[in-house]
Formats: sequence, C-alpha cells, structure tokens
Amino acid sequence: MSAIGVVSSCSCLRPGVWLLKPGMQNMSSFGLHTAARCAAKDYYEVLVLGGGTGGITMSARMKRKVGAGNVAVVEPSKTHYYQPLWTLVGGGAKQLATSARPTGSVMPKGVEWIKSRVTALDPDKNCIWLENDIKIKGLPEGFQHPKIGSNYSVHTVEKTWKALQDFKEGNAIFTFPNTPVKCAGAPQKIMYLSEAYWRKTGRRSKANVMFNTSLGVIFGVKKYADALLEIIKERDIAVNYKRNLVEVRADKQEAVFENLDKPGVTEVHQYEMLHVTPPMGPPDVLINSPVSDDIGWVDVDKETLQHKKYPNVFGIGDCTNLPTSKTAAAVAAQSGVLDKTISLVMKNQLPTKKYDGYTSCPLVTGYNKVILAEFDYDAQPLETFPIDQSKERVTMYHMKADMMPFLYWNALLKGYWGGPAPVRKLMHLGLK
Ligand code: UQ1
Repeated sequence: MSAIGVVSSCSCLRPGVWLLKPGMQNMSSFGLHTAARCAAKDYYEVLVLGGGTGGITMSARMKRKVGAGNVAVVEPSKTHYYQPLWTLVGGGAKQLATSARPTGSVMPKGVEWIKSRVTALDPDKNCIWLENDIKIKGLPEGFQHPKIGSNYSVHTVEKTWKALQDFKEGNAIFTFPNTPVKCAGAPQKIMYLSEAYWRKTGRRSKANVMFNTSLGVIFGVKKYADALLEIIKERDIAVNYKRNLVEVRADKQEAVFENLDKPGVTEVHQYEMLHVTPPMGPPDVLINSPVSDDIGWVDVDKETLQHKKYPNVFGIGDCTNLPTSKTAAAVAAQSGVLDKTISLVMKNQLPTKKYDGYTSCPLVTGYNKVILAEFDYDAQPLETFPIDQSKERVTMYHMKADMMPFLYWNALLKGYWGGPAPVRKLMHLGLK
C-alpha cells in the first residue's frame, strides 16, 4: 500500500496538505534521501504519494484548487495501468498493452512528477523521505559493453584505458554527476589525459572531446578554474554545463543527459568513448543514523572533527560533512588535527587545534603536467610551494605520480604524515 506525505526541513519535502491514497506499490526501503535531488523544490502545497488512480485523480483536482506548480505526485513507475481491464486481459479478450499508458501522459499539466519512491513518512514534521535517486539508468549493466569506463571502481577503471586505446572516431564524453563528489578534479583529469593520449597517437582530430557537467563552473577555486578554462580553450574541448547523465544505452553507444536548466528536457549523444563519474552519496549505514546529518554525512565540528552531539565520536574522511573536497590530502591534514583533538578529549580537556579545510587536488592535465591545487574552507588557495601553482608543471606531475604513492604507503597510512602545513610554513618562512 502506498500512502502520502509531506515535509518541513531542508532535507525533505515540506507539505501543506497530505493526501493518502490506496495503491499497489510496495513501500520498499532503500534508504532515504533528500527530495531535493528528485524534486524541483522541497515544498508543495499538496503532495500526493503514489500515482495510481487515486493519486492522479486527486492531483488533477488539487491543481485546480491550489494552482499549477503547487502540486506534486511521487511515483516511481514509468507506466500507469488501467487495472480493471486486466479481467479481460486474463481472459484473453484484451491485450495487456491496451491497459497501459506512460505515467507522464496521465500526469495533469502543471503537476510535477517526482520520479521516486517514498521510503519513510514523518507526519509529525510534515515530511516524507524519498528513495535514494542517485542511479543512472542502464548502469552498471552497461559496463559489459565496450567504449565505456569509470575510474571510480576497481571493476571499471581498466575499461577506461581500454576504451581510450580503442578509440577510433567520434564523441569522447566525460561526465560529472548531479551529486556531491569526492573532489571536482578527477572527473576532468581523465579527460585531459585522454585528450593528450589521442594527440600523442595521432587521433586527436578524430575526437570531439566533451565535458558534460552538472555544475555551472569548471572548478570551485577561481585561480585554478581560470587556468583550467585556458587549457580547455587551447585544447579545443567543449564544456556543456548543467548537463546530468541520466541514462546509458550501452548497446547503442548513446548517453542521455538531462538539461538541469530545463528539468525533464533530455538530449541524446552518440559516443565513441564515455567516461562516467558516478553519483555519490553517504553509505546506507549512515543514512538516518543518529550520528549523521540530514543527508547522511557524519555530523562533526568542522574545526575539531568531534561529533556535534556525541563527544566520544569523531569523524575523518569521505563520510563526514566537512565542507571541503574529499581527498587523501584532506585526510592527511585532518588526521593531524584529529590526533590532537582526541588526545585532549581523552584527558578531559577541550580540543584546541583547528582544521582549516586544507585539501589538495593535483590536477593532471597531461602525461607530464600537473596543476597542484591546494585550498581551504573558503576556497582560497593555500599553497605549499612559493611558486605559482596554477601553472602546469612537470615537477608536480612527478610529485603526484611518484612521490605521493610513497608518502601514502610509508607515511600517511602509518600515521606519520599530517599534511604539508609544516612544509608550507618552512617554504614561506613561517608567514603562511
Ligand atoms: C598530500 O598530502 C597527499 O596525501 C598523502 C596527497 O594524496 C595522495 C596529495 O596528492 C597531495 C598533493 C598532498 C599534499 C602534499 C604536498 C607535499 C603538497
């Protein structure tokens, strides 16, 4: 049985009116998510849960009452069935297809269709929770086909290299999802490498290199964004902003993107190579957990890394809601602070050392070039070396490719590397 509901915090839908309707869907629970990703807004005057006969009918009536744009229906199914006909289908007097219409076609004009499933109701807060909607249709099955890869999984990272080598002619599309990601650099680093590879192997003129990103900017730190845009221009790369990969038809080598400025409007691109940066989010175990924030990230103080509510709980790395890019360099800096924080808390003292959000993203722009981005919570550059790090440098490439792995295995993992702050101070004569 499906039901209805609405919300009242930024993480859910705030409703004015709730509607309950009978229906056929199971209320399966895959975890909650903010409605914000699947709905155009987080508040509706009337929110109908379930797009069966009752839901669609009431949404039409309610729209007439409260106006277009103020009513939404949460319904995961793509097809709406006229079930009374199934008596005759079962009796062989009608074809099943005659009982089916696309859900979009029965949705009244002016009513928003939220293509998701309700996983929890919180009537006390006038709030509903929606199923995590961060799946791309056609994946991961699509990775069985050639021409597609993703550096984000041990199962698919080598497929990227294969697709890169097998490239003949056509569109090379690199994606950036409509979710938070670990770090905004990696989805484009593989594009610069691919472009350089085809240049090296004489195929560059055959490739139409495209970066389709859900964001409206290339990188969050202006100094590095400016440098990257220069490179993008020089290397004849097309950037399409506000484009979100929603489906991969791997058998036909087609990628479908939603135009985020025009919700519901999609465009299909044929590809010769597709690199997918998957949607990302907190792990299921943290969603709805007492230690997590509304979204599911561990809710810690951004300076001490101590949990905001439970003083004996601490957070580090990707699972936290620390508002900075999630990188190994960030973990290194956090580990130094957290060591101090925990040491003091164990002695019943207050934490004193503060994490400034330091993170680093070695932006690989070729097989021997790196822009070493380093910045803090305010997206201000916080550079280790007294040189302009927004320039592509061979030295920084070697640091990324040869020195960092050594530092990682032998120092960071052993608890001896708390980030480059001491090196930075030394390099800047104690002034930074
Ligand atoms: C860093 O500390 C780190 O963690 C080990 C990385 O991850 C592999 C990095 O990529 C970078 C750049 C740093 C920062 C270190 C220096 C010396 C700038």
